[in-house]
Amino acid sequence: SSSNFLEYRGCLFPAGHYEIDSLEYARNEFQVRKDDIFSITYPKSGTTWMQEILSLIRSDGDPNVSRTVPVWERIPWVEVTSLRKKAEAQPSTRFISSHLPVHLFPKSLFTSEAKVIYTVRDPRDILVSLHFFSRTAGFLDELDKIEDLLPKFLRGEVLFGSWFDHVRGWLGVRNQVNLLLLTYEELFQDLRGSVLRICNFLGKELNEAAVDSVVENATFEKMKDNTMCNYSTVSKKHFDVQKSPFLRKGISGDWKNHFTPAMSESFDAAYKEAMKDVNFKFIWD
Ligand code: PPS
Repeated sequence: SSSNFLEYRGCLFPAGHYEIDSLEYARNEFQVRKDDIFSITYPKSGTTWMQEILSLIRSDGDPNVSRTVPVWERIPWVEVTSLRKKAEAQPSTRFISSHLPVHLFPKSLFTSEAKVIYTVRDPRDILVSLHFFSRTAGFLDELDKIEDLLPKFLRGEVLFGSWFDHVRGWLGVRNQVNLLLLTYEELFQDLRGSVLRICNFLGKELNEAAVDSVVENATFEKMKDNTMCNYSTVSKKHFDVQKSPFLRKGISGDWKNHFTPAMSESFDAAYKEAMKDVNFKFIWD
């Protein structure tokens, strides 16, 4: 039900893991450092994938940390009540995740040189992923039909609000902050090339073997079996990966298996309207 959500400044958050206080703290008080590295995503866009990639890059390809520490502790979210202090207390260079839309993001970012990696995914695949995730996640409505989720998604009545607002917001500041724009689809098509782009953006030089190891350990197959990033260790009450695995299918274009022609039509119309002033062409446009 909608009571599972907490509303803060026009954006919906899964209640329980988020509190007004932590959201206000993140926005107003969290001090961004110039050497911070943020991975920002709308949910279901490749958050965990990017966390794993960054974590492996940070350890020069050594998979040991990835195999022993949960991914959400390695690269914690700044806005999650229980993880905020972990995000903050890291020694520099801090690696921090966030799902926040730009208007709720720590304000001090906009006067800093911190690096931001913003990963975007085809919203149709996000919708499908979110649908299955609603079976996994105890805090979401279990909707039987993807058809029922589509209008809610298009209206932004889903966790972290409207995809359109999120993407328009972050694209809107991409020249004001030190931002690397990546897509899930690029990671999917060319993981190695994407890892090299990320290293280049971060100013991190890895040797050939280290790059190989990052790529090898960040594949869908490897991550799916890694209990430190497949969410199988979280209590069933929050995440029941028996109902639907967190790393579910891991492809681009799965929407084609789930969208009816009517759904495609209503999606396309909404997308065209919402994105008409966005001066950027995505791989799926
Ligand atoms: S969350 O809840 O916002 O943190 O979810 P998020 O991690 O952003 O998205 C989950 C989807 O990302 C897929 N995923 C991957 N795909 C390909 N390769 C790798 N390594 C990978 N890791 C995660 C995951 O399978 C979810 O997508 P779907 O389409 O449901 O499979």
